[in-house]
Amino acid sequence: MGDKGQKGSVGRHGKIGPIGSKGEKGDSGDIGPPGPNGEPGIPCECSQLRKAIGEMDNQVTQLTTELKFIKNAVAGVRETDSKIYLLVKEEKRYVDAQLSCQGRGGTLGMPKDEAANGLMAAYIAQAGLARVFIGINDLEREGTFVYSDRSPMQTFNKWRSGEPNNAYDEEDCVEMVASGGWNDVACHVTMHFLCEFDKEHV
Ligand SMILES: [Ca+2]
Ligand SMILES: [Ca+2]
Repeated sequence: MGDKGQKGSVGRHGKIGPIGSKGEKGDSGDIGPPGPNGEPGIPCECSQLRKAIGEMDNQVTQLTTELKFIKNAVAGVRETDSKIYLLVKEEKRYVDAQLSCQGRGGTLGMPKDEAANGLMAAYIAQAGLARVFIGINDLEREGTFVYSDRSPMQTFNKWRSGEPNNAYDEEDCVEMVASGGWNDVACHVTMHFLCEFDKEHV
């Protein structure tokens, strides 16, 4: 019997075995730390609040009305939704009267409809005045009357009968008498006057 032969070389790796079975589920983690506190809420007694606000609204409305009344009584003005009228008891010529109104931020009163004319007339009558300058003239072209804002005369007018008559060829300015009628008069005479202001610009 001959000698034992040499050891053979290492064989090839075997095949990878099958995947093992799934492990068991782990334990739940610890509870996290508490979050920060929220902002405090607004306590709401809503129906009571609404009632209180409603009452305040009423009070504000009432005070506004009273304030307007007092303001008007003190200033002696008349007001509509869009205009404020102020009777100025200083005797001035037409041009100076217009300048005085402009200096206050307005113009001479321009009655452009029945309502405005009526309000102005009542104001003049209540003040016990007979006549005041209003913002109408035919200074630029004889017989063509315009308002002091240069807007042309529309169909509305309150000329007294026989007016405008341009008496003595010198009547280019206009007065309103207490009954609300208009008359052209000389611009150089002096009388009280009525200013008008747009509420938007006051
Ligand atoms: Ca005239
Ligand atoms: Ca006249």
